[in-house]
Amino acid sequence: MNTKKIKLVADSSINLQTYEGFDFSAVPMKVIAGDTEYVDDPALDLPGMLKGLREYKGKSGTACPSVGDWLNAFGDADVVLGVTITSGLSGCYNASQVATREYLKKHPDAKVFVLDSLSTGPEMHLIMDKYAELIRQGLSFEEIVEAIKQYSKKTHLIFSLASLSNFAKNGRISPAVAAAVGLLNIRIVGKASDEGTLEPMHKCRGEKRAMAQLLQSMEKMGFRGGPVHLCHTYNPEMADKFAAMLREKYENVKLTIRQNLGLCSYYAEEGALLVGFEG
Ligand code: X90
Repeated sequence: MNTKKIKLVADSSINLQTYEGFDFSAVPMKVIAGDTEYVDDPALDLPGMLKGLREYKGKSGTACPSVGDWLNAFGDADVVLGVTITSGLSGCYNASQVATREYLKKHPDAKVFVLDSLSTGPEMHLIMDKYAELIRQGLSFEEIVEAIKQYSKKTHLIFSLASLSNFAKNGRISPAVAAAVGLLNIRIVGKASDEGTLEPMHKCRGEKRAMAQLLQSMEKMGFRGGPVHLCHTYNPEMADKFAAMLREKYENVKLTIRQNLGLCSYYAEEGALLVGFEG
């Protein structure tokens, strides 16, 4: 498999623009506010987008990549391995599957597998790490597909959000649930459910309580010190504090901290912290 041309793909909700050591594409999502389209690619001015959204009074929304966008990302690879944001909240996975069928018609000898993460952001990053590890181990395409399906059963996403208003505005959560969160200093701690939807678990007053709840939830879900990816929306302080909490209890924990890019920043909103981990 290592002699073939391998392409790794994900949509931009993975919050990565490159993946070291591999030919990788993040297919951009879009955030749309009236006539303005913010493309979630490396050219996006993220502070400018958030400022524009704050000032924009009309309805905003998002759009997932088209079948053509996916086909462009597949390029002319012999083997394509990918992961998308949850099919429970986005048409992204569906578009990737239509693209897969079209690609295989044109390239009958190619092999393509795109996984529905039933999640997003840092959990997708863990899946990408696992693809990289399995490729380096020299496994066959079929072995990789089997292993990644198994692996994705033990990865999880939990998060602390300060607002759910863009989720509610786009019909991706009920308005009643959203209303309870907009209150001053209230954080929602939730997880990606087994169906790939947003499942609120706790309402917490303040970040400190939210972080304690995040750690407790992680442990309940089986966390024992495995790799962690943290993604925040303009809240590096919270990410650093949470990283310190993890390191205090799990000395050798391997963790990364990065900024949410366009799509995750739009939905997770300012102040958010997303945590991808192994259970
Ligand atoms: O337009 C589209 O197709 C994109 C829709 C994406 C909706 C979900 C975005 C989630 C971003 C927010 C916090 C974590 C919630 C995870 C629930 C699975 C991240």
